[in-house]
Amino acid sequence: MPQEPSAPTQNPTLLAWVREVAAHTQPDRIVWCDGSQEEADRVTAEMLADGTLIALNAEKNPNSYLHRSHKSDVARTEHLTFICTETALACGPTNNWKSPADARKDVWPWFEGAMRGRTMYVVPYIMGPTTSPYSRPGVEITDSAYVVANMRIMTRMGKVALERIGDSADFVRGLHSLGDLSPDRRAICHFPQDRLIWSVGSGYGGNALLGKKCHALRIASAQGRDEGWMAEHMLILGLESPEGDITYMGAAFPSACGKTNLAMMVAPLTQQGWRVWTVGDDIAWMHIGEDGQLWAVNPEAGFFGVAPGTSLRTNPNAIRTIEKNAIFTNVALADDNSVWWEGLGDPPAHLVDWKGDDWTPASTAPAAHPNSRFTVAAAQCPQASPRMEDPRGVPISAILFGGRRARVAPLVFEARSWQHGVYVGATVASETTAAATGAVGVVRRDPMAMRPFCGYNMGDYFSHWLKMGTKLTKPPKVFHVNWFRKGADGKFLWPGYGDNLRVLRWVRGRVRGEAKARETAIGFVPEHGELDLTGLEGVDVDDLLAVDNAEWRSEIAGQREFFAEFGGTVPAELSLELEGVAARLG
Ligand code: OXD
Ligand code: MN
Repeated sequence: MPQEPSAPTQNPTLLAWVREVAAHTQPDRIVWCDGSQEEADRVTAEMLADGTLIALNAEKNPNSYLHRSHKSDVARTEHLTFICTETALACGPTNNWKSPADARKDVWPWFEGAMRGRTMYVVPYIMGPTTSPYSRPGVEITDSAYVVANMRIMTRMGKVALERIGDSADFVRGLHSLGDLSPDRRAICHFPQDRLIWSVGSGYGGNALLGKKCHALRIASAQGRDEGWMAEHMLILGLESPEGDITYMGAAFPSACGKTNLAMMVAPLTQQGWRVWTVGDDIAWMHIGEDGQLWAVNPEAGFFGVAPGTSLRTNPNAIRTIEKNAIFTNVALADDNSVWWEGLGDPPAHLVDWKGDDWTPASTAPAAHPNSRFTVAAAQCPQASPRMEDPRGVPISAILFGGRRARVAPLVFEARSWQHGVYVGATVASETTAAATGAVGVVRRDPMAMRPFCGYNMGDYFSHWLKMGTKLTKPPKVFHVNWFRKGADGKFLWPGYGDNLRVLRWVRGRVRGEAKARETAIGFVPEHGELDLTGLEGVDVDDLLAVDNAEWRSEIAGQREFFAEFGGTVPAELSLELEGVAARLG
């Protein structure tokens, strides 16, 4: 056992847990993180010395670093992610279940002695604006310095969090060890009833930065159910009109489907006077305000964004955000020590790829891993909303659900009511992406984009959504969008990116009772001429907004099958909405 350093807290629950973990994992030393600059400099220097980080070009990427992960540890591993409730029913069919007893038997031994020869960092953090009553603290214990550096960017970390926790036992405990990085001894276990997380065998962001998916979504979704709020996989943005009013919206899209791009969008030239303010790009915690509206805070303090495809054309704000103080993971390295990834622009004649091998434009494999990432402070975003730190959050007038669908889903449609909107969210389907291991491009149901992130039975989660609606006197309007629809020639029908602003404008118009819509079997689509298409050539808006009854009838059959998987936990209201659409389709 290492000598216990004088801990910067007297919190008995925290001290007892740290002692228990240290006794089991046997680190060489324990470091309590305070979040100071000296600490960050020291941890960075250690990672530069042991090769965990590579310093980037000081002029092109000041104070920025490249990290190359283990080659088998590049994405979330959903098949190794478990919800450890007492019963399988509480976990539900969309999650992997492990009983707490089995987790103790199978996974706890992998932590035994796992930190021998390593430093154990104790990382207190807050999810949400520091002074917000809607924020929640946690403590992550980890043996990865890379995790410490990322948590420092992604959360409010260190002294400030320890102060917030004080002597309370009310904080989420997350234990993380790299273990031996073997996929055979990798598991990410969540114990929602104990507000506890165990993650072993992976250093990848979503598996290892426990404040993000594990706490702010899986544990928080269960906490929100118990306490009457919601933890959602949503970006939050504010759309400012030329008149200066701002409409706040939340949007839930599956991983790597453009939440960061939409949250940071820049208006195209033809849409002068409109602008988007970024409040968050991945997670929203939403509560019911005294005014009966839904309010949202972004629990995160940074962005952990997908690099490939990010460019001055697709997301100029992201490019400006990552100009300095960024950590890049699994991107390619240029000869001048700057970074490159597919979609950034023309590749240089030579690169070192994400695996550390030489790469030229003639190489067939991508230079950057398709799920390579940047980690950067949200405050560096040129369009960061001044309300990002507002302890109350922002009032949400519209919720957008969306997926990546080559066919079926039109560019945009509006749900008929909150209840119908919950059904629309519950039946979202999307083609899988590189953000998780497994096949890419397979259509799967991803309710509310939360399938990999809901900490309890999704049937009960749908009921929670319905219940929240009954408490809202002014519920947000609900929409479904699909930027990825393709024509018969296999080409995208919609330019996407900045032009998505045109759709957001129609959404704002609907919220304000100004824009016109046409009713279809699945909901309301923009009336002809209601989408501002100025300056867009060759866009077949009729094809984009078409609702093909035959396609939708087979979609409905798929939805029925999906609901049947829940064995009766899907609320009757949603089946009623489903049958309503089926009847309208004829
Ligand atoms: C993410 C994800 O990293 O959804 O945000 O995978
Ligand atoms: Mn995400």
